[in-house]
Amino acid sequence: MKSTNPGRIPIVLLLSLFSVVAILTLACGGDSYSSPTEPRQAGPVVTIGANHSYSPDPITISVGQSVTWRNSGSDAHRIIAVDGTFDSGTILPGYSSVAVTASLGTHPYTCSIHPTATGTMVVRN
Ligand SMILES: [Cu+2]
Repeated sequence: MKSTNPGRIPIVLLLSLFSVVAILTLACGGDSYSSPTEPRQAGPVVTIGANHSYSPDPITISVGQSVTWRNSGSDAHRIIAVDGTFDSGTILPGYSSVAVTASLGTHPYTCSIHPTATGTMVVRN
């Protein structure tokens, strides 16, 4: 019995690897289904300062790039495009959130919590 057990281990490993590959394939398939702009590329980081300013501003990205909003202040923020093309969700102090839009053009944005804090995102090809 002891001599047959070592022979079974590689089969189990192969099955495990197959499962991992299958899961990754399904995950990648789901990701490409969610957006026609895949692969998504990590784009620039915009820091939201304590005075509710954005740095840098304006920001220019390419289609398919994401923007990471980093909250370095002490208030929560939620970055929303005026035209509704992106929404960061609530970003608590010390946290970051990624927003993505595939919509070309100039998108003024604001903070839904601090509406006077406005900025501009430009998306180009
Ligand atoms: Cu805010």
